[in-house]
Amino acid sequence: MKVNEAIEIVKEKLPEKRFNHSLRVAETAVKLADIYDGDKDKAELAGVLHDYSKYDDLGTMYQIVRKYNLDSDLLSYGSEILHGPVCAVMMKEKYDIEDEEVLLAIQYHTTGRAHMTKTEKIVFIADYIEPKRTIPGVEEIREMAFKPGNLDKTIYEISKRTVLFLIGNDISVYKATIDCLNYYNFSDERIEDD
Ligand code: DGI
Ligand code: FE
Ligand code: FE
Repeated sequence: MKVNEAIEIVKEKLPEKRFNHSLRVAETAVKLADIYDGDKDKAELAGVLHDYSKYDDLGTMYQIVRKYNLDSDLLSYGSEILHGPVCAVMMKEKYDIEDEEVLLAIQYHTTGRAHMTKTEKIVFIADYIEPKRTIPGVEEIREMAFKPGNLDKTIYEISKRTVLFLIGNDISVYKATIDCLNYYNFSDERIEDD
């Protein structure tokens, strides 16, 4: 799928504010791809599409989880956790996107996971730091993200803040979120790295 087609389908599907957020995430993703030698086209396409399923009906999302044998733990969560995995399925099944890196970046854009590909990392960060995000402390994360060499460190900082926020609000933490936090915790000793 070409990026212009992606923009059209997202524009038709999402409310204007969310559509504009999607474009800002795509722009930010391209900037990060430039800094970190990523694939700009993949980063842009995944950025445009990542929130396509954000406001889908929850019952329909659960049906998709069952039909496509997605992780059954997803059935214990709401649309915040479901919209990424459901969007990845829609893009593959309905719009014939086959690029695995683009699909993974969409699937894991909310939670992250261990062993992310570069495009996944870029979209995960771009979603958090796009220019209109007003999350407390986002300025610090933005500065970190735009300094070369900080890709994995930025992932860890975002994961940490997200998990602290979730715990502080008694919200259940999905396992991929925890895996991401632990995997990118570079104060840990590790056997394998990438
Ligand atoms: O869709 P966006 O608003 O652009 O951003 P997003 O897809 O990163 O979603 C952010 C929300 O997802 C935010 O409110 C925190 C929530 N979230 C992230 N990780 C987890 C989570 N919610 C739950 N319940 N569990 C998680 O592990
Ligand atoms: Fe999202
Ligand atoms: Fe988003």
